[in-house]
Amino acid sequence: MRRGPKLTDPVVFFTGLSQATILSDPVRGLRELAAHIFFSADSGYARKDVLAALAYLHTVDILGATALIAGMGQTANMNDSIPPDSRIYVSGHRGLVGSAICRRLAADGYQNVLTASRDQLDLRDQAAVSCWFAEQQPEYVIHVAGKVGGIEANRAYPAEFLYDNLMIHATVLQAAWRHKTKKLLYLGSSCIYPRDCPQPIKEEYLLTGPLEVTNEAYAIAKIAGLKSCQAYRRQYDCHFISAMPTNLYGPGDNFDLETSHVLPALIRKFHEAKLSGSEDVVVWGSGSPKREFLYVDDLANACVFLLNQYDDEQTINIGTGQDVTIGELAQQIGDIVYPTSRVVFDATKPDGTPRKLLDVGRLHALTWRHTTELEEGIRRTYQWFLENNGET
Ligand code: GFB
Repeated sequence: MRRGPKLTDPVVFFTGLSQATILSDPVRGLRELAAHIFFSADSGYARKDVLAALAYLHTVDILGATALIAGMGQTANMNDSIPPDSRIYVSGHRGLVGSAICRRLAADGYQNVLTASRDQLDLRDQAAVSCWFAEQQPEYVIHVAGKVGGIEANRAYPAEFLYDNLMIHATVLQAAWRHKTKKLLYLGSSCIYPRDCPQPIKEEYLLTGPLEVTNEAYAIAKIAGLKSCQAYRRQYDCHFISAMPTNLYGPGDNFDLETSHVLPALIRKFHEAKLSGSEDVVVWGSGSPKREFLYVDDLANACVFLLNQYDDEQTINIGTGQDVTIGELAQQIGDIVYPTSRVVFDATKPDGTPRKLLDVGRLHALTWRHTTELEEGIRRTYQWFLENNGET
């Protein structure tokens, strides 16, 4: 059954996997092929070649191949979607998420990506934002700008998290509507779901219970942004969509120990312990909360995918569907960065939400899946940290 190397050629081309890998792990071949098809319309391979590759994978009895083949009419034809010369504004392009999205768009051949630094444009200022939109006329907007931070930053600066984010979302959405942006993608955060909602978290659990107190201000502002997208859709019939990413990490992250999220903080802590020769690495809280982590380049793929393929009022979760305890995460980072170290938990620090695992069934049904597993993502992030000294 597992013959026909010619038919694997398109899979090799699209995914960069070796033929041997595809033959020994066709599920992986299929998944990575599906992810790449969405971004490779002009790669020179005809749709029939892709279909042949999928058909081949189907013959080795891969779950889901049939659905993919059925969906090929939409998925292989990227040229019906956003043209490569479109003017696409990425707000927050210097941050973890914005920079990954710019990388993705450039790799996909989009030549007119618009950005504005904080010095050039204060996104809290409606007049300035409206002016900028009037001048630049973005046709598409991927809105990821906002004030973000880990559990300690959220505790220390709730007023700033609320004000800055409320204003930024309001000005950008209003300007996008006024200047007739064709489509806008808004990114929320998994912390906007109720603290104690059932796991994994389905999109419809939004606003069904109280929020986690450590990030209430941020969550309220993010919910306002999401609800604004829905309101503009309803009242003005514009194509504003929203997506809800889980906890993100990767190159370009914030490694500041006071304001960062847990994953970059632990990379820095283990690294500095290794340099100083100290055995103990302090991990905040009990180590028992569970978190789901998505590598930021996967998130960027999902964003471009959704901008092309999705147009619904309902928000959509973006994650891996897998989570780990903070203790397990610390162990995994320690094994990579400083294997002989010892973890010490600091119970005076808050745990925050006990668990927030997203239900990614709707995204998977659209055939999108992450490709970077946690261990590989940590290794790449640590490498970036070493090369950049943790500076963005
Ligand atoms: O990533 P993190 O700051 O944010 O913390 P949240 C996750 C968990 O890791 C908490 C623990 O239980 C922290 O106590 N932790 C252990 C640490 N050691 C450390 C450390 O050195 N630094 C940090 N930062 N945490 C944020 C929200 O919640 O999630 C934001 O506050 C946002 O609003 C973001 O939504 C995605 O996952 O708890």
